Amino acid sequence: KARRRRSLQHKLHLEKDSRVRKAVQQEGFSRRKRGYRDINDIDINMNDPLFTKQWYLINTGQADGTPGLDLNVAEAWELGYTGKGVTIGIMDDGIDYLHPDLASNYNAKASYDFSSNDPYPYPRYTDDWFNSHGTRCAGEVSAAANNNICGVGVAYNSKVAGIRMLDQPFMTDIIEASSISHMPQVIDIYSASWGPTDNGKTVDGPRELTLQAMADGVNKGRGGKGSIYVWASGDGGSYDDCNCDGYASSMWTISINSAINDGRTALYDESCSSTLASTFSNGRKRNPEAGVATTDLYGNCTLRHSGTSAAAPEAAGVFALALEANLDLTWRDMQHLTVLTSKRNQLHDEVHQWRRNGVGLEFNHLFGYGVLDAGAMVKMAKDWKTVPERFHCVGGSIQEPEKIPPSGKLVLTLTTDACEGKENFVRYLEHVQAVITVNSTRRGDLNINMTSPMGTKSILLSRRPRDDDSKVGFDKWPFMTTHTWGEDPRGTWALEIGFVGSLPQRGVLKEWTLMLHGTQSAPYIDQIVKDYQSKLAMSKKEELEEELDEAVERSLKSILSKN
Ligand SMILES: *[C@@H]1O[C@H](CO)[C@@H](O)[C@H](O)[C@H]1NC(C)=O
Ligand SMILES: *[C@@H]1O[C@H](CO)[C@@H](O)[C@H](O)[C@H]1NC(C)=O
Ligand SMILES: *[C@@H]1O[C@H](CO)[C@@H](O)[C@H](O)[C@H]1NC(C)=O
Ligand SMILES: [Ca+2]
Ligand SMILES: [Ca+2]
Repeated sequence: KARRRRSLQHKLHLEKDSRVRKAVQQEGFSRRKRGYRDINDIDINMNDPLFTKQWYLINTGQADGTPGLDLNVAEAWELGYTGKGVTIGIMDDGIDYLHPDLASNYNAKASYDFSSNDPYPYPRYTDDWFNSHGTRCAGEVSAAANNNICGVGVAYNSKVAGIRMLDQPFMTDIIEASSISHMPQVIDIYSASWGPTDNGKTVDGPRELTLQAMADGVNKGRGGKGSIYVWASGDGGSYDDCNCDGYASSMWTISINSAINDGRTALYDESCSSTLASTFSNGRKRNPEAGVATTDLYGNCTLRHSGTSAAAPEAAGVFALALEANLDLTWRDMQHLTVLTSKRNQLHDEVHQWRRNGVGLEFNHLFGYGVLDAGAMVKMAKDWKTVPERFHCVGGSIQEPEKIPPSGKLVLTLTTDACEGKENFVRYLEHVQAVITVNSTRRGDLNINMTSPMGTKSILLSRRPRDDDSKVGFDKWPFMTTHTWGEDPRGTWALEIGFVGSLPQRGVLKEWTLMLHGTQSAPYIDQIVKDYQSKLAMSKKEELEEELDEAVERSLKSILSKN
């Protein structure tokens, strides 16, 4: 294909054949697929020494990565969005606010230390630099640009607030609640890279005060537009399920998973149906530069930040860019924008297929709706009209105890009109919760799926081999799915619950209540359909191109075989 020299010999050979009327050698020239940016066209120069190592910002294939697999921040920056006027609170183990790459973007007034009750959330020193987590997260969001120090934050002109709350022997409800509700009229986005222990056997979530603080945050924060809570989906790997983590699975948080620099899942990624989208974290490869480059304690820099911990602050940074583009975005607008603009890109999950839901939105059980695309997000945010009012409908409830068979599965169905004809009719879904009470001889062997009337199956609970609980089970636990986003909930929902694992188990399902949340009027459904159609058209075009290539190859082969 790449041959430029004329093949006179072949041409003569062809011309000699009596069946050939004319032989012309085709010359190769360039045609570009529209809508894709060439990495080499990005013209952003920063003098920060780690900038070119920040593959999650602009992935040119450095550190053995896949070019183009990044947050597409370059496009957002070029449009002029850098986080100006937006404050992000890092709820963590403190921030080295004297760090020369953070000091100029540090918002001291919005910062607080709930671990030791003072206004100075400076990390406590330990020999092993254990308390470097918050400082590393802060740099990913708000490290200054073009100052010759470390790297560049996703939203490098945003302000960062330190909320120190992880560094005491025990967590309390009041520390969590105070942190989550700290200065909700000043802090726009809260980033949390923590949660219940990721040991694969914990089922836990926010307690009374924290739940109330979150509800108040989304309803009253930011002048009523709602605080944005960004949550790391968890580091428990395939042994854990983030739907058992009540912070990550909350409707009020945007839960973020991670991909590595070649698009695969990280080994510590948990999967669950409540994850909304993904960003990036460190590679599986031994390349020392495949980690997340950011600021570190005491004025240092690091190339080795990792975990879904590293993923959540990147999302907080992207959301800061979107907020700068449109300060009127509500907490729900941010979730809608995330669903609409996140991309499959080159993400690859070896376990779960990418699927499309009933309105054509593509999702994956581990990555959610894909990787955040800052350029697409700010462009859509700019002219975004706030989504219509949200309604809540109890779609139905089954409270008769039902035995789960030791082999095979229990299948229950609920037919709902989604409160049609009532004030709280839900026609277009946002979140769906299945509130479930179940006991069993081994909780970790339970497996629960739920299928919507439009045919979208959500895996509500996967096997957790380390969870050997036989007493507590799940008590009115709200399993959440984002996979039916935009769908019409009217019709029959099916719940399938069974056991996986080698030993026979017993269990009783005592409650399944279907909670539907969403809007009555269609905010952008036409947009989805159009988008879907143009994507379909695009994939057809690619198929045609491939067919053409194959035809060319076939005829070449037959010509050669004649020689
Ligand atoms: C961190 O920075 C300090 C002061 O600049 C320097 O002395 C030290 O060697 C650095 N430590 C590491 C681990 O890079
Ligand atoms: C589950 O609950 C049922 C009914 O309340 C009870 O009979 C059964 O012993 C319980 N099973 C387990 C494993 O706790
Ligand atoms: C749930 O769905 C998964 C993935 O499709 C499947 O492997 C599993 O058998 C299903 N479990 C039940 C109880 O239906
Ligand atoms: Ca810098
Ligand atoms: Ca977890």
